Amino acid sequence: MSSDIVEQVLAGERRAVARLITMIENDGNEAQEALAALYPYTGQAHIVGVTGAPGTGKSTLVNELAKVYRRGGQPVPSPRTVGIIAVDPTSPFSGGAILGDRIRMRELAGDPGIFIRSMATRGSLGGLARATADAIKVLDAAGYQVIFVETVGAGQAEVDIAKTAHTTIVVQAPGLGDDIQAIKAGILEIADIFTVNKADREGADNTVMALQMLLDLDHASRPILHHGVVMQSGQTGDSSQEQRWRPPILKTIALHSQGIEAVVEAIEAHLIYLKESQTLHRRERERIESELNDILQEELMRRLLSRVKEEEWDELIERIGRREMDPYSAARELVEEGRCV
Ligand SMILES: Nc1nc2c(ncn2[C@@H]2O[C@H](COP(=O)(O)OP(=O)(O)OP(=O)(O)O)[C@@H](O)[C@H]2O)c(=O)[nH]1
Ligand SMILES: [Mg+2]
Repeated sequence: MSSDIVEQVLAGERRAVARLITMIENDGNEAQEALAALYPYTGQAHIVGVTGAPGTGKSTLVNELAKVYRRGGQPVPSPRTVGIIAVDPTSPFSGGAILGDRIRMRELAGDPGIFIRSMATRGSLGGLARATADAIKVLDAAGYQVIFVETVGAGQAEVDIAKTAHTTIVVQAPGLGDDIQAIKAGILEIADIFTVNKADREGADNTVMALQMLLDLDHASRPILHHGVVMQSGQTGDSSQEQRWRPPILKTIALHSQGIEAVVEAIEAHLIYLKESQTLHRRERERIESELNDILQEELMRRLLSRVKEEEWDELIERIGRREMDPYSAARELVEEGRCV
């Protein structure tokens, strides 16, 4: 059964892709065998994260970007296949946003070169990030060339998902964050491209200026990329040899398909930068390391807990509560009894 689904996914059969993603959502273990078999075929797609506050126009933008990739012609010479995963860490499965996305995305759905899927929290946020990473692998192995992952900006989940993406677009809209203080901390770490969407609304230029200032502050002492030419990193004593990419700030009106090609150009330029600066290799390493870490932590915990009786666990918690034992000693005792291997 598992080998069937693997072959079908590799052949790009949509129903198999959908079925495997459902298996991933329901229970990671069921899909593990298939994921292992698919793994050698992954690593081909360009994964583009799209994040931002609720309602900034992420879904509308992703639809427009997908159309440009499907159409081919400038700035993407030949059409590419597109996978879209919309992740909503804030709502359960029946979430309204997802329903809305289904309707919005219907216009793309007739195209066999596009696969659209929504995912929502069914357990922990960590579980969702993992499930999303696995769903991306399925689309990657199925041959989708560009994979967009839309997440509502909601703290850790968005950061986790940004780690999975090669290129992350942060979508802002006028009026939401027009001064530096209002722009969420941490956004600079994840943004490779900023779009100020809803540029038809008042205040778009203020938002652009605020972002510009934020980037100026961040880049003041660091080498930057000028007109596509990578500047040498010398002055900073930065031994990593990694040249910096300055995120472009692009105005869009996704609702009217305006400014979309410039975003596609930036996505493509960023991929070239990632490859030429060796950043792709480094990010990939970091991603693999963090994924392996997470899996190990979960697996070791699972093994340990499967060997500790519930009463025993409760008793331990009680003893720590009564201050008869401290949590470090308790953890050491559990581990040193060799129960987690
Ligand atoms: N005026 C204007 N409205 C837009 C633009 N882009 C999107 N919208 C509208 O903004 C609303 C939200 O758009 P979505 O694409 O659903 O935004 P989102 O960020 O995906 O929303 P969530 O997934 O719910 O966080 C919709 O009513 C869109 O039609 C734009 O460029 N200008
Ligand atoms: Mg959306």
